[in-house]
Amino acid sequence: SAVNIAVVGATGAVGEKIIKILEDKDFPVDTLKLLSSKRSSGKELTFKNQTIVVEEAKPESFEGIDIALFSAGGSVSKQLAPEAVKRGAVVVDNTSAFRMTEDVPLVVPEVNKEDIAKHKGIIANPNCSTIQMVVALKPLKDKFGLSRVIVSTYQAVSGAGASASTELEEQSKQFLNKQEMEANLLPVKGDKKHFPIAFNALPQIDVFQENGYTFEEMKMINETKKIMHAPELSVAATCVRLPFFTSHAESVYIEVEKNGVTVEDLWNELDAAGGIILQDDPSTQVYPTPLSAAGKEEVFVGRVRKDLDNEKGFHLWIVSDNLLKGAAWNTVQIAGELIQNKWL
Ligand code: 11C
Repeated sequence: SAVNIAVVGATGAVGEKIIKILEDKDFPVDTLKLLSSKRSSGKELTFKNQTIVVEEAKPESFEGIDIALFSAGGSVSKQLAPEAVKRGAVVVDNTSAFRMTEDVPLVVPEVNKEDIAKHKGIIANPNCSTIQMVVALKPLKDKFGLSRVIVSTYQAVSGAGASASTELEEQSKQFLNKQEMEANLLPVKGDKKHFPIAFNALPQIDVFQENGYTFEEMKMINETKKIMHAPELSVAATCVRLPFFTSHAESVYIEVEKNGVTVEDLWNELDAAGGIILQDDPSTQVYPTPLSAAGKEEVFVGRVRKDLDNEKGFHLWIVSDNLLKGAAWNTVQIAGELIQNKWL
């Protein structure tokens, strides 16, 4: 039966994708409430040929709402998600606010959808770069065991918000016009220094932690262990921002536990798993790229190779649209599971 949905952060990059997916997938929506900050309220958006005026998100906004999809930044979630829960809504939160909170399930449906059933009002949607990696690792862990993961990422600017995409465009024009590039945002808006992203690579996504890793790297490490129920799994990450707009790509080294595993064995598991499209044929130059994955909801895997020295080591190339499977699509999938399994 149809439910009442609220989208918080409706005018943002992810919010807009969520609304489009709800429409495209013919999600069972009874009423749709679109919420935002005061600044963006009053804007008109369309859903199924209907004009909906965006309202300022307040605690009372959640009266009568069954599912609230939050994508307006961590501080908004911290403030308003508990208010939504208090009023009977189940929150699917796309920020890092509650991901590592013990009672909050952190869910990628292809990996741990059963965890949704344990929710106490809030379910967290993982970080984009984590989501696409665990989708690919799950079937391999199930079949061959997994002891170690070392990932290096190649991440799109849209992960840092729509304004980061604008900054890349502006800097590209400046560079090609032989002007000095103006950097005001990346790598991190609130940090002390800013560097050009156009024609560059920035080995900093989010702020540095005391251990020398960035917050994005620690998200990949901690979230992977939580989602996969594998506290003992060794995970290391290096996260890098590159000058393209959509999709994150990842070079991932894994060590399996079983002996005698072949590339063909990995292909078979990846090919059979839900949500994955295997694109791997060096003889015809078939492999996924950020551009080929953009706009698609699946996780694409290619370049599967056996390590030349470690008999249990393998290398993979994993690409997915960071705003779809990495954010909006995973959020809507969780909402769909809530309804289908009567976990509301
Ligand atoms: C990026 N992964 O590409 C980040 C964006 O924790 O949901 C997602 C931030 C988050 O910059």
